[in-house]
Amino acid sequence: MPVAELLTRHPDAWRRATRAPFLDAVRDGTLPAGAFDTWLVQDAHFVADLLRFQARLLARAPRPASAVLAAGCVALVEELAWFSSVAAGRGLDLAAPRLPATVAYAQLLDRLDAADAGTALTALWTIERTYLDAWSAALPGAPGYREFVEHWTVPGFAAYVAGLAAVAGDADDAVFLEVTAAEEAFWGMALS
Ligand code: MP5
Repeated sequence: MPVAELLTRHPDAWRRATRAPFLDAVRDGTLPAGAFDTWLVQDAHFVADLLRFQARLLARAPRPASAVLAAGCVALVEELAWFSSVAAGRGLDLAAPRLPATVAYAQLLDRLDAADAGTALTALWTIERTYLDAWSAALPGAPGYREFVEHWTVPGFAAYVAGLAAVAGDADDAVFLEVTAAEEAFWGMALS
């Protein structure tokens, strides 16, 4: 079964992962800049953790998945450089400690090293598809956040997510629910 069917099989988990109050506040401009900055620093940590996970997955994934995983690793390296320039512009300390939701998500990524490559690919597709749909729902974004919403909804990102769907393993319910729960907690982190 194609992984996209997981979205309709688990509508509540999907809605909670992609329709967070944080995103509503980015769209209507009510999100305090401090909360956004807190979230940005944590997302930079997450992207660094994701790069390590994805590099390990690239090393063991079947050959048809190599190109999309390698391109994704390069994109993550570029994303980290982008985070550095954003942090410099906003005066953020990217070395601030990880918050509990970030630590828990990193632990999930580490556990996925023990899963077969197909399941880990399904998890990676879920991570990216959640992010794409969540930010797409925040379009166009309030003026202060528009550049960020646009950054995370570029057409190339949707193409990447489609590429991951093409190489993902089975539509694994358990890993889908674990990832969507981690995403939900991550959105909630900066508002709690
Ligand atoms: C992504 C992210 C997508 N940056 N943060 C969270 C919490 N989930 C998913 O990562 P990217 O940068 O699109 O690979």
